[in-house]
Amino acid sequence: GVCTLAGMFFSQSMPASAASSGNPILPGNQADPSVRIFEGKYWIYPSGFDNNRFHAWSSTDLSNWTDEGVVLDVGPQVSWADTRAWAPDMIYRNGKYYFYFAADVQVGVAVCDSPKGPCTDSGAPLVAAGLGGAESIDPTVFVDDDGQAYLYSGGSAGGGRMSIFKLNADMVSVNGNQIIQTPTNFTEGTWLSKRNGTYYLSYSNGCYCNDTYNVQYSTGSSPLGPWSYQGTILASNDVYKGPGHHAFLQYPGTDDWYIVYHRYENNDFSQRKVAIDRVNFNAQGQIQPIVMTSS
Ligand code: FUB
Repeated sequence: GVCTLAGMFFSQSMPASAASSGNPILPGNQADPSVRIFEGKYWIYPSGFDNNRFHAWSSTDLSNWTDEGVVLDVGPQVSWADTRAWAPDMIYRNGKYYFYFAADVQVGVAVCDSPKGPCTDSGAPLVAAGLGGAESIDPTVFVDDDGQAYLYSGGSAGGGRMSIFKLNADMVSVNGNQIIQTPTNFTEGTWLSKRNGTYYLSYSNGCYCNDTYNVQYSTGSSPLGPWSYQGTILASNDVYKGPGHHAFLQYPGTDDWYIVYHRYENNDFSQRKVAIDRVNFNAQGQIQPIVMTSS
């Protein structure tokens, strides 16, 4: 329902190409974006580099983004963590919004009234320290066509494991044990997309701290894997370095795909920037190398 409405809403306001959107699309040092469509708008949720406060950003055209304020302030609002507010994702289900986030290397979930909050933390980590991977970080949730929701998490430079958890219908508890299905060359920053019945698992590889960072992907016939390695799709060039943590966006009702990701310039990885570019598939369904644009 949300996607159909969004498709109608956007049919007159979608830019012809994200290449015209003007990268970077968010101001300042921002990283680890997720992107979703809610209530007729696009929403980006980056890491909480504002003193561990997560912000929501909205747009009607993928070009102009508005800071919608604080979704969750980890310090006062999360009892089990204070810092390292990283890499969130937001999912709509049954009239509520569920905000998945990493804090102090554990994964939590908060329940929200709207895409910009207010949100209330569930009160305990959903993925405890050390359980979801080498580090319990970088959550993302995929809801399959049959309604089953899956939580993907885990990572860390130097040897991450990727874990998958089935979520219960309440979206704040897991059903059964973690399933470890680490794809080839996985470091962190998972995203799961589905296209023509194939599950595309994309992830960061390398260190976010230098120009080795890149995006690779694997495919599977199930959201639980196993994964078939496909290769690198986004890597540093002469100008833009360290593209890694990312999210895919499908324009509703079409086969137009975008990637929202962070990168840096001038050898300064402490100033990561969020950008958007096009994603193209070939006739065999393979993702083609992604071109990083400036405008
Ligand atoms: O920004 C903090 C961490 O660095 C994220 O959780 C990782 O994905 C990496 O980008």
